[in-house]
Amino acid sequence: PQPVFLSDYQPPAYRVTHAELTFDLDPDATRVKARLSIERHSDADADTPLILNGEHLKLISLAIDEKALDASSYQLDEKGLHIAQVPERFVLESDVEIAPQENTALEGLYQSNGMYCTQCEAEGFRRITFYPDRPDVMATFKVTVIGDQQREPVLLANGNPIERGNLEGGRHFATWEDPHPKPCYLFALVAGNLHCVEDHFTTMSGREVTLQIWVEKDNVDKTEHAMSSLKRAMAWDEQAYGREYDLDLFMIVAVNDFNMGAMENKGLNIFNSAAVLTHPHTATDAAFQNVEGIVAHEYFHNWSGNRVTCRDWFQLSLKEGFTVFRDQCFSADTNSAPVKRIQDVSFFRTAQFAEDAGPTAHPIRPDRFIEITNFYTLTIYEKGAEVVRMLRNLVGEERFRQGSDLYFERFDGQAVTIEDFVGCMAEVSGQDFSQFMRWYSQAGTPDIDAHGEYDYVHGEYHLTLRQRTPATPGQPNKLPLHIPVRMGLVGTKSGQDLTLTLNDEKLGKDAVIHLRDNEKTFIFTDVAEAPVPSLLREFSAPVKLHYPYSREDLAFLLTHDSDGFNRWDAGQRLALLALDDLIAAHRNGVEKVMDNRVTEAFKTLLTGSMSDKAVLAEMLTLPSEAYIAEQQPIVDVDAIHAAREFVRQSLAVALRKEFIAVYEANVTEQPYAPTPEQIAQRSLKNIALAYLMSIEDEQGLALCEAQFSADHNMTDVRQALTLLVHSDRDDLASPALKAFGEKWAHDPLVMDQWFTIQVSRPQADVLERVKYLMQHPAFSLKNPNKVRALIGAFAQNRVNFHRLDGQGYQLLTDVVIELNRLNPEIAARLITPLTRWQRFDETRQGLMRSQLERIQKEPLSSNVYEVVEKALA
Ligand code: HT7
Ligand code: ZN
Repeated sequence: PQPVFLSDYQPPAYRVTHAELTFDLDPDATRVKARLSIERHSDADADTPLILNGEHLKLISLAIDEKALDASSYQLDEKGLHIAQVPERFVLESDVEIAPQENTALEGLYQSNGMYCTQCEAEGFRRITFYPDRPDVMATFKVTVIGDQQREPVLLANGNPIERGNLEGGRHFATWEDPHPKPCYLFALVAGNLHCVEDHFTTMSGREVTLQIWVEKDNVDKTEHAMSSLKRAMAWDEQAYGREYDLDLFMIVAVNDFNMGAMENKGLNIFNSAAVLTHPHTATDAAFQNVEGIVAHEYFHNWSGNRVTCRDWFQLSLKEGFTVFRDQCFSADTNSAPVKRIQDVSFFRTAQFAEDAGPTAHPIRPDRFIEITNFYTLTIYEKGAEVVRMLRNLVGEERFRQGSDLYFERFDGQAVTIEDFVGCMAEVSGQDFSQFMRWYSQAGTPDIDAHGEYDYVHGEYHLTLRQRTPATPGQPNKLPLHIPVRMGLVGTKSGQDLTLTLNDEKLGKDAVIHLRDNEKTFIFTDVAEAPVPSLLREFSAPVKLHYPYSREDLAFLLTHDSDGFNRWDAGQRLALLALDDLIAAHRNGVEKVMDNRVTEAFKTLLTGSMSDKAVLAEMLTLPSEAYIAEQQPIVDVDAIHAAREFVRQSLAVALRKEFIAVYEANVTEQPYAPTPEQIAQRSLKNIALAYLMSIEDEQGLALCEAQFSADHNMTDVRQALTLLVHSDRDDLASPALKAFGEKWAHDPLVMDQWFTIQVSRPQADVLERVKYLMQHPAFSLKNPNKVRALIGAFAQNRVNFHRLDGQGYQLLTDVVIELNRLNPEIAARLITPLTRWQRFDETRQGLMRSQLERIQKEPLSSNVYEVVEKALA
């Protein structure tokens, strides 16, 4: 397969102004008739051929302006159609046949539980009909869906319903019209036996919008949270961005088989059922919050993505980075802002940093790709959001709103570029973002080495910052980036933020300094006492900050930093230093000794007066094994696991009384609600329980069993079950697992949790369990949620996946090879852990590489080919 290059972009020679589609549904032979009104661009020559994408389509007939084309007037291959001569303006009619039932890739039109649905982003529309499948071709659509009255009583498409009626042979039809021109990647169709939950929203201009969530009958009671999230999101977008919804109807449909979380099709969002269905008995707090975030994200796309879309797929972060930023702000406003930031950064630093340091590293705006679905990544989404956040912080909230207003107004109905977005921010703020644009083109995470010195004699503090971005594939040399560093100086005597004076200018107690060069020393004057610097507050830039903090400095910041994020980060850094020692001790076979400072810090947290329970829960959470691994030059999975377990158990032994007190103080009999207060209480209680269960003493076990049996809500039940299954008490775990599995056998989303809990336990029998569970009737390789819940979760189980006999790698590879045939997109994503082979010892490197080579020998989809080729380059 050949890459596509950003530098080769050409505007389309032909545009489609209007598309009329008729679908006559059938599992094996759906007929799709298209009538496309097409115009040649005024810049294009009269002899420019018309090129239409089309894959897996059986062409029945083709006509231009009602004249049938014979096979000599076009060329057809497996990529599409090439018509050498067409008029300046014409109507192209095509009739094709497709087989939704055989579509296991879940791109284009496919079936899920017998229901028809579509996924067209990024390039799925070409599996539906012949079309210029590119985002800069925008058309209005009129769509007629014909289905069986019994099997498909509900027939949905984008926009507004305009007509419906019965046909012969028990068939019926519905016609939908979408007045907003859109790229074909936003096309959607759904047909099946679905039930609807309806509500309404009155927009800021007083228009009433009907809101519908369509689900299978058994799931009608699981839609309330998604619906209330949708209404909150609609109100938030009006208030925060002045964006109003623009159709009379907004629909969400839940489907069981879906490659990602959800899809923002105009007026007809299609969701993975995991991203929409919640019930206190089936979904955890985390799932409730995830649903709220995804519902909001898809809704926000109506403006950032649909009304203003991407010129080409290289600009993907234009809509995704911006929309993630928008959903992050929404969730922060709706829940606990500090916790949202801590959780987002924690995930980002673990997963995106790893991506940026691996063989698939790419810029936020890549300059080439073989398969665009491989680029729906943490870099495009999350790093893209961090860059938008930096922009917001650079121009300030007010200007940012002016900039986004300008962007939406100026480019409404257009397909644009990242320059257009940043250009609006430059225009309203008068700032020059030419250096800043490097964030979009340069891959890799910058390392910032910081060094500070206090000059007692002159009352000055000298802070030197040095930046260096490591080489990434295809980018050996990096230029300096514009890095905004938000900071404070915390006086060691007063424990207060000191006023920052730089170049005679008083900046206040919390300020942003700008690193634009490779190295710069900032001299702060009038510094009356020796400070500890608090750097990169709120994670003001997506960089790795290295400062030689002593453990005393960190313990000081943990209690005195005025920035909540950095207080949490100081705790993480302190724990990491202690973990470093323990990892070394484990490797050297010497006795492990717990760092008292960590125990003391935890004791202060547990017994102190911190009122924000949600933040407290985060502060009591140790860095994950994956994040600890990120800090190590060569990852030693066993030493990391042993060291972290040692810290958990030492804390549990030393602070048992305190953990029990915290547990008991946070038990509540209140009916479940996903409110920030209740979620915080449950997090705190369940963290305390996890520490207590790490030593498996009688009281911990009793609390855990009681919590499981109380069956109050899924958050508590899942935590209790996980702790039992991850303990060595199989005598208690087995009956609980069995009871849970039997009780929820009918609910696929709960069974996903049942799979994940079992395959993430640290005990050595997991590999056999994965193999056994793959034969379970509830498991299917064709369902992406099941693959993620069982195989994906196993690959995150660090000690077991990285077994020294290589069997973990082999199992993953077997699955990848099979999925490469069934669902290339999911197969390519599943390979990720193997692509990180350079991070491990030589033995594991060899084992991982040999599995990648085994994949490479197969006849590969372009998705898997691209990932494996990069991994082995
Ligand atoms: N914009 C949506 C992307 C998406 C997708 C991409 C490739 C293959 C399948 C997909 N399903 C959804 C999701 C979003 O970011 O909102
Ligand atoms: Zn998105």
